[in-house]
Amino acid sequence: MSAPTKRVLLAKPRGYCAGVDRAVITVEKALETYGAPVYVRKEIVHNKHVVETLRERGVIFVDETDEVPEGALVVFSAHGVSPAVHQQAAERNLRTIDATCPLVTKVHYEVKRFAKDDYDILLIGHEGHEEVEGTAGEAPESVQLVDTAEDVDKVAVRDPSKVIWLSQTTLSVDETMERVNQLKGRFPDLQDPPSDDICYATSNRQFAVKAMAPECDLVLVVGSTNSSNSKRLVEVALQAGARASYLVDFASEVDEAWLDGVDTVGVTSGASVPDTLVMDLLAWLDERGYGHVDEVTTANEKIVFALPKELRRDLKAKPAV
Ligand code: 0CJ
Ligand code: F3S
Repeated sequence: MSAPTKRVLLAKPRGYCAGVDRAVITVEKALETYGAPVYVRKEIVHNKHVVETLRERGVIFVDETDEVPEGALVVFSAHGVSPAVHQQAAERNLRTIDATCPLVTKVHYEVKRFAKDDYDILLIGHEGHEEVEGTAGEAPESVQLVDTAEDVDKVAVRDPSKVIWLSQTTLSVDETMERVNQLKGRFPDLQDPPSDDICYATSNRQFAVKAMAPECDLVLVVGSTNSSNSKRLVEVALQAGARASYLVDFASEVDEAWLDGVDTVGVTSGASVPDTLVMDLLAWLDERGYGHVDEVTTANEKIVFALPKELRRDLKAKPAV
């Protein structure tokens, strides 16, 4: 029998990473343990479906802690917060649960350590993204944000022999290395981070897309438009040879015209995307003749993070029913 002409390549790993899983479970357990409403500062993770589902269950998402009633419970999102936000919460007597991903916290520690040692820190990341606001907020006087190639020219340091670069966790691996090489052109003694700041989940998802993209006429990435790591997957797919690539929140957003003349559709999803949304997309594609699915596996992820300590303490104290 000849191979089907229409097929789907499904990237693995895709979807939820350990930090997102932990953050979403944290909010679910907070709802169960303390009851609604539970306040969450910013979107717990950058995914429309996750946010809407939690909102329906009694979560109130706020932009800042001053919108949370005095003494109430607030969860900090996976992307992390600056010490100033912790302080504002303390001033309002808020009870807090910090769902910052441990791999973001690791970068916060690096900023604190190198600021203490009097380094100039060049933080590669996207201007305005919550994660870089939190990370830079650990030592605003020592950190300069480098987003675009133009930003590289604007950097000014006190001592070129004492400069280090760190980064947001959800960047394009290749684009970041480009930025680092530009920075090294200006500062040859620029130090590398003690360990990779772009996290395992971000780099694994990009690697999987790179493996399948050259065979794809179209790559569909499930993810929200404010999700940095999801958007990077579209860029990586195009750079790796996919003829077209689009980001969609839901299967219903796929334009049927994108399938014109397409034999192979690649499918993946960002680290904040529940796999049910990918399954919906596969069902949608199946209805249009793309029922043959081959999974392209480039890594097996086994990382799991413990829940935040504040929550673990209260879960332990709560009698079993
Ligand atoms: O920054 C993080 C801790 C990543 C969280 C997971 O992804 P998402 O989509 O919520 O956030 P990014 O915009 O950072 O990719
Ligand atoms: Fe953490 Fe990376 Fe996920 S930083 S939240 S493991 S995308």
